[in-house]
Amino acid sequence: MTARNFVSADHIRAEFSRAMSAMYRDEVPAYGTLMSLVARVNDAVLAGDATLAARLEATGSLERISEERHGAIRLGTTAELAMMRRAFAVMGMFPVGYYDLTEAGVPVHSTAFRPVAEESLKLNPFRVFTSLLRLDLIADEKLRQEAADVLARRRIFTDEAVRLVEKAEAEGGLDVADAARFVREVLETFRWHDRALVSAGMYKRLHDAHRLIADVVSFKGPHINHLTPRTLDIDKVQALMPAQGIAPKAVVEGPPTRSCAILLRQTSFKALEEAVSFIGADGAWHEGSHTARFGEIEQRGVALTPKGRALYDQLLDASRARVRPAADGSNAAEYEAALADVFAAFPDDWDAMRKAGLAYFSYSLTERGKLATGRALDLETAIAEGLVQFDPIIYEDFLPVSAAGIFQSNLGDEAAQDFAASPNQVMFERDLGASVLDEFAHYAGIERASLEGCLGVVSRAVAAE
Ligand code: OOG
Ligand code: NI
Repeated sequence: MTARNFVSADHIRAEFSRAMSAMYRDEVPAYGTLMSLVARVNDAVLAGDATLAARLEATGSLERISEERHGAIRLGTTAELAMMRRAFAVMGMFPVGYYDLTEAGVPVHSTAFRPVAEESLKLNPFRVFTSLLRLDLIADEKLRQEAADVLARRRIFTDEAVRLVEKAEAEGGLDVADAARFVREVLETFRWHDRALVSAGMYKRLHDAHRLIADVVSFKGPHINHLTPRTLDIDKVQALMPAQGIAPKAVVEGPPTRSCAILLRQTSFKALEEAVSFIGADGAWHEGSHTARFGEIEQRGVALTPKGRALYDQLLDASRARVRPAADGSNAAEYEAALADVFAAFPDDWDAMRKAGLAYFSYSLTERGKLATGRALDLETAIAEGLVQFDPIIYEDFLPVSAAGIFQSNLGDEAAQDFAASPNQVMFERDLGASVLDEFAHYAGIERASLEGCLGVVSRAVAAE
């Protein structure tokens, strides 16, 4: 605490995610239904698995188990992206990773703003998958210019939000009253506006170019398009959704069900058609509809090394080459079977993954190890002798193929389109006004630091390759 009594960025983020959750539940009632289902399934899993419950309790995460882990927004201009970076920084959220979605037919590129330090993640893991529209990929030059003009005129932040970001930057933080004001003001940016900025005609032209373009350009701000709590059993929630009157997307994205979870599994309920109105030439409002907002759930596993990730990507490609999941769910069972079959090639055992250099682990001294300092064993011997133990490092980022699947199912499944894959991280970072953190380097750093903590027993802070 400083002399100015600043509240911590972690605290501001926790308040912000709470406020966002309340707003979204209010705006999208089906999301509240999903939250209740997730809480029920999580309770049932915990009731049946005392070890898991104890581990979550020990790491202080039991209470927040069913809370949101992430949300997503889509921005229209580079200025919006740069300001968003500054606003998230006040909440201790920093850009990690670069995701090119053009490859998957969605004209955006993205990063995830998230807490980075382990302590911060533990206090509140909320992150926002943030995409920037690639207007440069709209083929119709006239439409591109019109869209750019509409976007150039809108202001997605309130004046007070901007003032508070500047104040936090200048003074190094916000006090309690300013922090509360900041949360309130920044929340406005994420609010739904059912009155479009454009006419029905322009909406249709944007929509014809790509549904996502219509979603970004037509409205006053980058409405939060989904929130995502954590589930302890994603297959169960997916199966129970229909009985709650919510339609799940066809398949769960990511790896198959495994005993040693890897990366990230996600599914969502399909975006709802919502009433909006468009401004007419006569100045009157005309009714229409728009689909944008949905709810999602996620289950996370161990972070993979570049070698593990390459294997994951290769197996995912092979599964999809065998069965391409249809949007209507008609071949979901075949897809799941193919996925499970192909992924049999990915070791499903922590130690095997570790020895093969496929995943990142955090190493620590056991009780016996703490008494055995002064040894200089190689790591494997120290583990074999029970002096050093290892735990999976959880993946805190996203997956481009999964993200594309989530985008697609919520843009209307016919929206898949071809864009030439055109990753441009340099341009993205220039527009962002900062570079993004390399996720692999970050996980490797956590692993290395954990090994350094074992140096009293092991000779070198290097894990198996
Ligand atoms: C973002 C989709 C990506 C995820 O969980 O992979 C995402 C969007 O639809 O804007 O949130
Ligand atoms: Ni998501």
